[in-house]
Amino acid sequence: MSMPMVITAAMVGAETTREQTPHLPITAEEIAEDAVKCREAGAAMVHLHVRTADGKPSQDAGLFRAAIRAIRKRTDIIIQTSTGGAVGMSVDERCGPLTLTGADRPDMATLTTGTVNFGQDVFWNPRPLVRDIARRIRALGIKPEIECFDVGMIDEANALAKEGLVDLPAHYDFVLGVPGALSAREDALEFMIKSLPQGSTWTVAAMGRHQLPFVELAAERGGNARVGLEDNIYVSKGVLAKGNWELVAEAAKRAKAKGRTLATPEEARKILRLT
Ligand code: KMH
Ligand code: ZN
Repeated sequence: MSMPMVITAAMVGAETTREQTPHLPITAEEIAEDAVKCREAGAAMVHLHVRTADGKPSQDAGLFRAAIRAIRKRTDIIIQTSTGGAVGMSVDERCGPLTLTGADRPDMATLTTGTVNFGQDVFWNPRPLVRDIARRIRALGIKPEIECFDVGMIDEANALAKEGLVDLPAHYDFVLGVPGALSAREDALEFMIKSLPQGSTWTVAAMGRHQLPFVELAAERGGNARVGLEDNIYVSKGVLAKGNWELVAEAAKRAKAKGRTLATPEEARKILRLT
């Protein structure tokens, strides 16, 4: 029997625009509304970015606070905040959500462990910056999700563990299919899984048309999956998802067809060993 599958909804992102899809949630209320529907459709976690009122990507602590409060008022879904933000942001800017404490503290935060080409841009994560963010996540007392755009980022997490900045076994997200980075190939997923330290948990986030097929590959391999408008706006060829919830519902259907049950947030907290 495999573990229940943890579905994460990457709801907002930094790159998707309202011009591309009118269904992108932007305000705290819109994000909370969609998060409730994602939870009902089978998601246990949201991966959260925020936007200013005019839709620009932001890592502002106040905007995160408003979104986190709006979500927590309405649902028990796990909240993982981004520390990646948008390309070009400074490390302090990226770490805005890590300044939230007490009832506003996120449950998890992302930690990308290497630099990678990101479309026409560079997602800049030199080793000192990675250590800076790892320290801030640790100081807040929350668990990182190690974002791996390539297999070397798994190896770098091992280096961080040796330095006492990350605990093993950790939780990883394989981000596949970003133009300029590792593509969304089944053999790439296999290699990532094989490269993990014993006892790790993992999620796969595949971009664009690869998103939903990779939910099935993850389901078959006992892993977890991330879907959502950050990475893909279509629920089928040429058909826009009407919200993140519709991508979660489709992922849930595909996971169940592969024999997986879906984790509740409470089960996901145990599976991912959140405190
Ligand atoms: N927006 C990307 C540049 C994360 O959330 O930690 C980075 C990103 C990763 O989305
Ligand atoms: Zn993100």
